[in-house]
Amino acid sequence: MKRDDILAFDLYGTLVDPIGISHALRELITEDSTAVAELWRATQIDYAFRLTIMESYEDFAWVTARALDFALEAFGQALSTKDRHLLIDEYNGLAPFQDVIPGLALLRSKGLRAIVLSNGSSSMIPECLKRSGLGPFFDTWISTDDVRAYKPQARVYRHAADVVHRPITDIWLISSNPFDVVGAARAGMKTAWLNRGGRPFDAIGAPPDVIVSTISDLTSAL
Ligand code: LAC
Repeated sequence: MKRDDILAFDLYGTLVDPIGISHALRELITEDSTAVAELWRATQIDYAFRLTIMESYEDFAWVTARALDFALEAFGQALSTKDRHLLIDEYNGLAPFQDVIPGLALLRSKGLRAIVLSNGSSSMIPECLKRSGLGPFFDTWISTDDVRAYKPQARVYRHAADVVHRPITDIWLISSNPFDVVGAARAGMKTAWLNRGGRPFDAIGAPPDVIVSTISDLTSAL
C-alpha cells in the first residue's frame, strides 16, 4: 500500500460481532439463540440488498428491527414491546472481535489513516463506536444514509472517496463480508478480506487483493 492510502473498515461482522447478540437473546427466548441471531443477521443483509435493488431506502435501524421480527416469527418466538426495544438497544452495544482493538492500535501506531464505512445508520454507527470503545481509532465514519443505498451499491464506495477527498483507488476496503469486498473492488477500491473462518469467499467478482485472518495481520499484508 502507499503510505497515505486510507483504510475503510466495514463495521458489523468485521469490527463488532452481530452474532454476539445471542447472549442477550438467550435471556428472552426459548429457542436456540445463536440460530435466531444468525437468521436475524442474514435477513438484515437480505432486506438491505432488496431495498437497494428496489431503489427504496429505510435506514439500518429500521431494517435491523424488521429483520428481528422476521427471525423471531420464523422460530415461533414473541417478545414484549419492552424486550424488543431492549434487544434493539443491545444491538448498539455489540462487542468487538478479540483481534480488533490490538489490531487497530497497531495500525494507528504505524500512522495509518482509518475510517468506518458501514450500512449502519447515522444514529447506530456513533453509538456502536462509543460503546465498543472503537471510536478513537477512526478519523471519521460514513453511513450509507448519506446516499440512501446499501453496500454493495457502487455509489456507496464512490461517496466514501468523495468524503475523504481522495481517488477511490487510494482507499482499501477491509471487510469480512465477501459481498462488500466484491462491491468495493467493482467500484475501484483495493480490498482486504478478513477471513473470520466462516464460509468461503464469493464465486462472483474480483478476488480480494489481500486475505488476512486478523486485523493485526494487515500491517504486514498491505
Ligand atoms: C456493514 C454491514 C455490511 O457494517 O454489516 O456495513
